[in-house]
Amino acid sequence: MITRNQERRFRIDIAIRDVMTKTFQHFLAKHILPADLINEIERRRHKHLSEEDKKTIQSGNFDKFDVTLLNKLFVNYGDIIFENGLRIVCSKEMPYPNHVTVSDDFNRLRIYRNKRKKRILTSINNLTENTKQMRKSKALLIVGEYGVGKSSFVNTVLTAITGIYHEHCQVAQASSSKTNYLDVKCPAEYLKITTDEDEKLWYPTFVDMVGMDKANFAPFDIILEYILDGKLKPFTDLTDFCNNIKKGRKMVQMEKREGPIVDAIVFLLAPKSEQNPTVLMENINIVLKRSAKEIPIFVVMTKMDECDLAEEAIRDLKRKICSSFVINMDRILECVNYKRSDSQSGWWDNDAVEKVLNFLTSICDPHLQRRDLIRMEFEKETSFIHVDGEKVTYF
Ligand SMILES: Nc1nc2c(ncn2[C@@H]2O[C@H](COP(=O)(O)OP(=O)(O)OP(=O)(O)O)[C@@H](O)[C@H]2O)c(=O)[nH]1
Ligand SMILES: [Mg+2]
Repeated sequence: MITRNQERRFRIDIAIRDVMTKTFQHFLAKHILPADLINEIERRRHKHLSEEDKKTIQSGNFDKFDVTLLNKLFVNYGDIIFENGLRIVCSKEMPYPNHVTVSDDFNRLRIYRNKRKKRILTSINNLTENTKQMRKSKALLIVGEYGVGKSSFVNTVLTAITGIYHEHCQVAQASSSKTNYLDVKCPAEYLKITTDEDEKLWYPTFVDMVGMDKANFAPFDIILEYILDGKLKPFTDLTDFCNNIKKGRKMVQMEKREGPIVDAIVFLLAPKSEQNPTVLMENINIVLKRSAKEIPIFVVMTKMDECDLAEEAIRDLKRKICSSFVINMDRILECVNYKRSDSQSGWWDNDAVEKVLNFLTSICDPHLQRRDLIRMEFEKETSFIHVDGEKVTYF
């Protein structure tokens, strides 16, 4: 859950960035003509600038310069921008509170941003390290009641990995249910990788499915069993599947593997005071037990921005989850999913990105593996009767 303080910090962050962009654009416009800037940069052979930067500078439109480009210009070309030949000092040390020049503010913002960026980079590297060791893309099944934010969570994780928001999985509008087929997102697809060489090819595969219905779990446990065994193809129509199962129909021939075998289950719930996820958790346990599988389970508490539970109630709920799935607290992630509007407004919660990536890294721990247990075959049950004190087998 984002605390009030974090939220304030993010807003200030965005506000500072926006204000600084405007201030520096204004500064630039006041101190140098676009043509002079272009000439000088060309004279110095575009040192420190990318192709994209050069194009933006050549447009001569200072309003298009973003904060990163402005920073580069002030730090590297400050002596031509300011008449007195000043450069903005670019230091690695955070300025003291009594340092109040424009240069100091710029440095504060830059150091703060770089620190956070570095942490995210470390998280991505840890994930890559874990997945590289497996040489296999782990398939993560996203399960939970309908509308808890399963598809949004897949989009959130993919945004954290790629840095760009796309609606990879379709998100439901308002209260209507959306996902009705087996939606499989593999790394080659979401990272647009074409060569087998790429180490990122072993990033996880996400399997999004139709939402579970607490009132009628029966068809879902059958679907779940099929999916866990990789017996359903991507794009299988799960609503149709449910309807047929509800009518008591048996599926015709389905022994072959057609989809990814699930390596870990990610159970989602959106905690609210009137909800109780116990039934769903018990049902998942029943399915796993019945089919003799031990599959690592992780839990995501979504929509924490709408959660009305007090801190103590959240802790109680976590304890309940841990005892039901027999897992540790560190397997539970609290999260607020990204929405399309977040990426448009520039709202970017870097701490949440880091948390999501670390959570994913722990799911992708190469030592954590699914186990299909072997059950010995036994003869059919026999019953005994006693005749004159002797045990006689009765068939
Ligand atoms: N406030 C808030 N809304 C969210 C969050 N995550 C998802 N939503 C909204 O909840 C609704 C359902 O989201 P989905 O991602 O489609 O949920 P789902 O579990 O995939 O739904 P089904 O596929 O129908 O089972 C959408 O309107 C989302 O925008 C969140 O963290 N906070
Ligand atoms: Mg969905």
